Amino acid sequence: MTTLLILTVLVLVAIAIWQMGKIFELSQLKADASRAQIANDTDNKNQGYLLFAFLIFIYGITIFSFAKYSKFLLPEAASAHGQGYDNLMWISFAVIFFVQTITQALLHYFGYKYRGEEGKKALFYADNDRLEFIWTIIPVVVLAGLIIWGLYSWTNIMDINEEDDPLIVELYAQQFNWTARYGGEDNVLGDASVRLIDIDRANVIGLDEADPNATDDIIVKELHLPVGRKVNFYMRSQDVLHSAYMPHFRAQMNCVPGMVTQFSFTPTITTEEMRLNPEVVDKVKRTNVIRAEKAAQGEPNMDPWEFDYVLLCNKICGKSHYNMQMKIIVETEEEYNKWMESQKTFAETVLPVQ
Ligand SMILES: [Cu+2]
Repeated sequence: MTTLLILTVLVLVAIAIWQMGKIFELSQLKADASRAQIANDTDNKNQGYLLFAFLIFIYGITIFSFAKYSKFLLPEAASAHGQGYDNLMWISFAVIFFVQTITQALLHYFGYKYRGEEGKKALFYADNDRLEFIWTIIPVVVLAGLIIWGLYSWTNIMDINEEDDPLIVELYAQQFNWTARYGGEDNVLGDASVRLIDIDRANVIGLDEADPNATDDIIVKELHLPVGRKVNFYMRSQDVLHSAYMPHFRAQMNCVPGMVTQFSFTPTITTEEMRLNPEVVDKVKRTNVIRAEKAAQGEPNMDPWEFDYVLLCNKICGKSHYNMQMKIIVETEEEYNKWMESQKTFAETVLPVQ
């Protein structure tokens, strides 16, 4: 990396010196020398061919990037709204690439076709109403379509309501970890405030002990969700801006100190099922090859990796932001109930006043 930086600096310095030389040369112009600075037909033709070379380069690099890096895209969406979200993204991609391919070809071709030639004069052409109408109306229709569709998807995704008996979960962010809280037996979250945090008594996220709804709340460090049931998330932050990002569910919401933000989705694919997804299998295989190599070189923590859904922080919130994550397990209703029964309630974990 340092070598690369030094090389870049050297190249830039060389360019600077060269440019300064040119400025000096220009300032010394004589009548015949200035003639040599004007492009002739051969120069213009060469520049035209270079345009075509550049066109091939940008097409090539686009195809190359798609072929080589598509494997880093997320696998199939694991939430009910995720499919629509992905469709919107892929259609936008398709429209952008289609237009880009055509306009770049035209741009470079015309650059070549209308290159300067000895004795050729540019045509003065004021305007053409019909052409202007066409190139205005097409983008307007396409963009309006994408935007309206986007707004429609957004409104659907952000319509957070209590219909269909959602599971109520709080995601609590702090530098640099996540805590989740379930409403417990009554599925209602008890009141909470950072001012009520009492570390000595293990009231780590500040539940209000006077609120009866808080007694049966369940606080966990690993998020379990039953497949097919809608989950309403309520996010809080203790300290700075964080962002609850659950990429596989196409979900993200900021966690803002002093307020409660919301998101809702229905998980549709269990962790077990997702582990069998061909893209996930491939990714796990690739990762474990790298891990095995590193382990062979003696690097620590390079045990084989197994796929799990994750909750990540997607706001740069401090020095350990990169590792602020929580495991999410999507499982069947029975497995979820069984796990839930083994958890302790807030009343059982909070310590009595000394
Ligand atoms: Cu964070």
